[in-house]
Amino acid sequence: MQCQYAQTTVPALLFAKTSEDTMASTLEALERWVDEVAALVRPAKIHWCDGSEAEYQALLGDMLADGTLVELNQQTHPGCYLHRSHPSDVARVEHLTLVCHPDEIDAGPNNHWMDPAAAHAKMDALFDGCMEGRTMYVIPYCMGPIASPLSRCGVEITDNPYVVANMKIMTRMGDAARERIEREGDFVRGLHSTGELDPERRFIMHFPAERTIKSYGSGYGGNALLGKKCHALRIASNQARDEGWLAEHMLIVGIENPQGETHYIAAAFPSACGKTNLAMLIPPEGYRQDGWKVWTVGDDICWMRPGADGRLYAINPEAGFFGVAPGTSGDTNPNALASISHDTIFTNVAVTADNQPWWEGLPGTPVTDWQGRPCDPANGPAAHPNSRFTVSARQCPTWSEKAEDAQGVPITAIVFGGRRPSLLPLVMEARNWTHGVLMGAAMGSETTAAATGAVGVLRRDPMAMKPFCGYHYGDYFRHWLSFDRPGAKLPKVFHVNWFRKDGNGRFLWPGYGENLRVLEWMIARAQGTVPGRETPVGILPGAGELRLDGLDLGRAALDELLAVDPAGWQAEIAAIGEYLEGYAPRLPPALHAEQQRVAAALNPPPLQAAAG
Ligand code: GTP
Ligand code: SPV
Ligand code: MN
Repeated sequence: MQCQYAQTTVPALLFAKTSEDTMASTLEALERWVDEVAALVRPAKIHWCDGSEAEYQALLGDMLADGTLVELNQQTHPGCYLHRSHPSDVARVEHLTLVCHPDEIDAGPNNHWMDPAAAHAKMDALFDGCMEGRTMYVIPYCMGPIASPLSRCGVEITDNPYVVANMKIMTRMGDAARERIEREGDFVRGLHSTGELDPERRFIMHFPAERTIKSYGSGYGGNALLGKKCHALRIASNQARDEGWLAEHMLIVGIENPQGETHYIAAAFPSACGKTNLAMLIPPEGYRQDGWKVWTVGDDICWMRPGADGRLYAINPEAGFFGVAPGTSGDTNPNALASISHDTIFTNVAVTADNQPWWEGLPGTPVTDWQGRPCDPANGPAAHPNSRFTVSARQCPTWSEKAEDAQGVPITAIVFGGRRPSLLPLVMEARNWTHGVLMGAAMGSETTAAATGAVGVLRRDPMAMKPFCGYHYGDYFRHWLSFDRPGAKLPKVFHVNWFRKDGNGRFLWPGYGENLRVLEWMIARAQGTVPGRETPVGILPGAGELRLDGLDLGRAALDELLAVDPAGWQAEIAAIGEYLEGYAPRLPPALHAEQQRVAAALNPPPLQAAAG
């Protein structure tokens, strides 16, 4: 069965209007909602964002004047500014993020929930008069290329100019988005206020049935840039289920081989686990000489749906990168470093004596830490571990023109992965789609600084969507399984682990650009040119199948990276089974059966004693 793109018929009349007429005819639903919000928050002024460069420059000017932004060294970093957020407001707050379906069961054990009426009442009390004396910005935005049938629009209302500037970089924001909203009459409503930045008065609430978001009390990226995680994942995952597509926490990268063929790979790793880095990787020397190239389509979010030929086609709904700064260097990610050499907003990084942005992993010496204090190792890292850069994707040297393709790019392989210090091999391939969905559902990773709370704790994070799936995980797994249907030409599914450690706590695999070696094997598997090695947990590279020339990797390390430890895996598959049972009775029987199949493969019946 093929899934058709949802086509909206466009009344020709609307196209014929001049821009002034269009202003006057702003869709009633949008105007009514803006009026309702204004009556609640009572701003001194309302500013409709047009997305122009002049508007952006004016915002920067205001923020430099009031100290929201600090100018960085304009000789070394033209157009670059630093924002220091409140020290209690530096990451996503999962415990304060709620998904308010009418029925609690629909939120699933994977989400915090509140009754929608109670949640609206709670939020509206916080929003009551919160913009008095301030400007209310109305930000129409489009997630995805303006002309793409896969894109979806939203409007964010906020009182925070830093949010407006970031939305300008991260989305297609302004008049073009507003015109699409006027044509379609459909948009996600997002209301945001910085509030008092009081953690006691901070909530990120989602109302999937109403396609509405209300966020109060935080100015941090994922909590405040509502187009990103709130819309493009939590609300969009609901839209995707209803409409037959997937909204995922995935990078999209194009790998061009020496013959000039490009294969697109989508990969889901949890927050701060390597998506930006993989999306921009620089091939190892030998590969570069042979003509391999890498193209960046997206680094965080991927929307995909079956095309007429049965393949999955993906777009990156974003237009910029909100990337992790620490660890980004000329050695690890030169493309990111080049991208952020100009016209970039930095958040919570340190600065050097000559006012350049600095973080752990860069050469040079910081003098001022992320809180604006003189650097002192006693205060911890100089840059916050979750300090970030916001930059237009077009500034990336490997930015792909396909990122603007309305039809999206066809996906050859889907990759899952996480920070697993032990057990999980460097790479394994699922035997089929159902096994691939199990691999995604079984994902685990050590927590990172991208969310508040303990760092380095192993937790299950199916498809890297634990913080972002806007409905019951059991239903989500069922939705994933539903793509396996007659006529479908699904990508192959893999699981990778760049973070395996040796007995001394050192990474066994060099990672970063060297990860291309693993991607090449995946593409070869998809093309059927290498046989692989069957194991009970999946297909691993056979001897000699991974290209390793020019790599300083000992035999013992390679053996460990590609080993399957039966006892460890028996415990792991049992733990996965137990975890998945937490989604019963909505756990799809096919997923339970797949877990049982792998468990049985790991526990072969004891050999019959030889007959005497
Ligand atoms: P979000 O933006 O939070 O969704 O994160 P992300 O998945 O894009 O993470 P990112 O690529 O920014 O990586 C975060 C951290 O992981 C950085 O400190 C990187 O240096 C480190 N990292 C990325 N790739 C690798 C790798 O292949 N090996 C190792 N050891 N570390 C890596
Ligand atoms: C993440 O935490 O996965 C991010 C950053 O990509 S944020 O937009 O804050 O969610
Ligand atoms: Mn992310």
